[in-house]
Amino acid sequence: MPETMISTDLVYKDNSALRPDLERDYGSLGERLDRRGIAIDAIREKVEKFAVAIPSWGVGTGGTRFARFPGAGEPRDIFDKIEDCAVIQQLTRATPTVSLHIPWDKADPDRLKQAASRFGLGFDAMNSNTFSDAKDQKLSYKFGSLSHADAGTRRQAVEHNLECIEIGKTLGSKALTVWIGDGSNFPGQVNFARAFERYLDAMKEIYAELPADWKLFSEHKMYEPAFYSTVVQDWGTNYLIARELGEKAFCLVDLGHHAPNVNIEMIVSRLIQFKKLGGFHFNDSKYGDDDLDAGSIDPYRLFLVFNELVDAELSGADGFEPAHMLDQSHNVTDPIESLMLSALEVQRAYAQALLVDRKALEGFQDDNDALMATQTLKAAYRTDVEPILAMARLRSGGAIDPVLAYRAAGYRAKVAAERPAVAGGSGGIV
Ligand SMILES: [Mn+2]
Repeated sequence: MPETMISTDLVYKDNSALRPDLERDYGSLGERLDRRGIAIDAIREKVEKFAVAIPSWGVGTGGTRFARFPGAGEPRDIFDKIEDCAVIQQLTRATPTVSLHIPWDKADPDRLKQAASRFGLGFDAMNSNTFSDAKDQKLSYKFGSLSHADAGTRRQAVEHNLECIEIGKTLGSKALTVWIGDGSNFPGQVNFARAFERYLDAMKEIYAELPADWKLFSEHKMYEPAFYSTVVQDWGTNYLIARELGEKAFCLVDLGHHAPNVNIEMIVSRLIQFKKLGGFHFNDSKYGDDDLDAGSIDPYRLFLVFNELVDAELSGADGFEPAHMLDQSHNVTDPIESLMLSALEVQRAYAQALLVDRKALEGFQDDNDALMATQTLKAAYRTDVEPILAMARLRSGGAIDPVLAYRAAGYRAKVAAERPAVAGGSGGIV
């Protein structure tokens, strides 16, 4: 049995108090779903298998361009971060893997592997960082990395990505995610075509070293830190990259990396149709790349994204296996609480999307019955699936109410006493 950071007796005690109500709620929802021809246990079983990776950088307090307000008991290094990720997985049972960021999380790979397996955790995609300069780095990324005008700087950025693959091999990771900050702040600053060509050439060098069973994810972002143009600006550019590189290359969709009001669910559908959807960085936003908690601003959009994913899952789309990761910045909440609830919001959208009556929907679409088609989606979205999620957690050994259990355990106060406050540090928003 893996170790746990929070006493299992305590979780059991909390669950015992909540269990009778949960069983009644689950039974009642089961009855209502049964009337719609849906077997609640089948939905719960799918939900139990659903997983979303925790980004190592998410467990620290984030920041904005203006300031960072550190919280108590913040993780000091990757080993503390793994412990925090273990708490999230213990209570939610929805986050069995951690996504690392190099060089922020650089440590002896064998030690990293050992630290994670203590808690039964695995490693998700490796993330490279050529959007900031590491300590003692020879050449600066101030004017770009993989698309830099200077060949030496591009080589350094390629080498860094190859190092991430090497570390990932020891850890059992199966993917590399590349997001670059390359772009321009002024018209005329860079030649669009030449910069993109240099980027593609550099990515081809990385792709050539990718192990056979790995995937390469490229992440597009419309703006920031470059505000006039970015080299990997949009899903169309991203699709071109994945197509140019080859069959192990896929597009990663970060929900916050689009223009406001863009129809992200349609982008998701397009990428699925042309077999280039690699996965997601889930978060939410009101205005830009806000990196707010998943489902906190527009839960219906998250549901509509999952509606596309479930549609592909149920139609047995060939090789359809998108990676789910959270990518958020927590400025005013306890990161562990935010990450637990965000993982559950993503899981909730999945469960709701499983409830869509797809046969009826198809009929309404064929009949041009716009009203009933959209009501079919709404009927699924309006269903309170919380008893399904809670029952899935209970059966998997998690907490019926993760935040309640976390607070009752006094975890934050405990680690605050053990981890002296660290000054500064990066917000880690990508
Ligand atoms: Mn991201």
